[in-house]
Amino acid sequence: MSTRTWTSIKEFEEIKFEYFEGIAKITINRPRYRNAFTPDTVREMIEAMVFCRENPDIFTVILTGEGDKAFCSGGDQNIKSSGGYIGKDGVPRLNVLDLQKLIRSLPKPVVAMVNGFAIGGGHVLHIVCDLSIASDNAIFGQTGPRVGSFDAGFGSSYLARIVGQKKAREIWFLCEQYSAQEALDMGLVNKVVPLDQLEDTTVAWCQKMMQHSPLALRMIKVGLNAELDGQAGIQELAGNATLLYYMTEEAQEGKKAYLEKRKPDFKKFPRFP
Ligand code: S0N
Repeated sequence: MSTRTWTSIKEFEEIKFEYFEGIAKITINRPRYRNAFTPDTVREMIEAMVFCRENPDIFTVILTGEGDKAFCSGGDQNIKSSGGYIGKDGVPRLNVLDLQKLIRSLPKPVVAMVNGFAIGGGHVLHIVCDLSIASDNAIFGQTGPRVGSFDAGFGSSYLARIVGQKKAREIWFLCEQYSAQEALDMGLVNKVVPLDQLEDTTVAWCQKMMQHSPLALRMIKVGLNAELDGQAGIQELAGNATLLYYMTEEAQEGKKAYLEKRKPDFKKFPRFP
């Protein structure tokens, strides 16, 4: 049973955003609708994720849903229109795709703490997280072809990388629901624990990762992404390589020489085999 006290980072309307010892927790807070998201929920999650990326005191991020019934049941069907999901500004949009990209490119581990139904777009949210830890009452599945939608992006291609092509097609074509144990058996989640141990286990995994080199974790994440993400993945990998290069004396020499109006002396730097 969880005993820690989370501190609110910022008050939002549709999510909770909290902090505990290097870990940020983003909780979709619409239990009345099984934590279905609106464009405003997603906008708030994007703001929280950007904060996590920028803040040096946050090392890992947990994404979860409020209560003990649902992680997230996908897009709120009450506000779905022909142009997307309509939020408070009256504009239809599908901004959850921006959130998916942000989770994948966040240079820190993001762990889905799946505490119940992970369905539709909610299922895709756990898919794009780096790790998924599920409670034994968790249920997984896609509903798109049954309710008039589909996610042919990460929700299909990355799912197929995780569970294989046949299983991904089964999940999407049949729209069945899968138990936590079935999800574990197909490699869709990393671990299944009793609901009352879910947060303790998730926090313990975060604490374990926080003992390790943040740059090493970051490079592993970006490398695993790059293998799948084509030019966008290479861009992300290259950006991280540039960050590492900036940290070298060799790169510093280039900048110093420019500022000192002299020729750079790169001869002194080693050429590793
Ligand atoms: C989650 C389910 C299985 C839970 O069943 P359970 O426990 O029996 O509860 P219910 O009685 O069904 O639900 C309790 C109350 O919550 C409401 N509710 C649940 N889910 C939603 C939802 N998604 N939207 C709005 N309301 C929801 C119920 O209506 C109920 O309310 P009351 O008490 O008033 O009756 C079960 O609830 C379920 O199957 N839910 C629907 C799951 C679903 O089909 N989700 C949508 C799937 N599609 C997406 O998520 C699209 C994702 C997306 O954004 C996208 C992304 C990429 C590309 C395209 C798209 C796209 O939109 O097309």
